[in-house]
Amino acid sequence: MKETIKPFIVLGIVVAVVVGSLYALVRWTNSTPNQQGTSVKTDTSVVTMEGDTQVVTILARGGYFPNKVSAKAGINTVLRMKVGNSFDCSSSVRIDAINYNQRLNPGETTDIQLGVPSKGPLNGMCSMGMYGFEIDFI
Ligand SMILES: [Cu+2]
Repeated sequence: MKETIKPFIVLGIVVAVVVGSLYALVRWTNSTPNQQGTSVKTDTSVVTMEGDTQVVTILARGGYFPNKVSAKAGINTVLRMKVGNSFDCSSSVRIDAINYNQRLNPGETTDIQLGVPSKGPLNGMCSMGMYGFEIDFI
């Protein structure tokens, strides 16, 4: 009697291990995309206060980093654009909402006055439209 039950117990354990492993694999696979693509995640670490002025610092170097920033609406704001040392088209900054279109010098930092933004996104891009960034005023 015992000898006939044994294979079923072994089979039961094997099934449990396989199902458990698949469950763990599915969970791991689903969680992986959340850990990737940090450059497109909203970043608030680049927002600082200088007196009454909010300063949003973005690095332009083969793209904009970070390319999505969340900042406060309703306070005087400056976009501090740091341009990398080597020239690439991201140093040519265009922000249509404020009629801004300038070629910034490599290795230099330029403050772009944004005034007192109201709620909503402010989008910028390189003059070719290849790279973009967004400041989400909330
Ligand atoms: Cu470009």
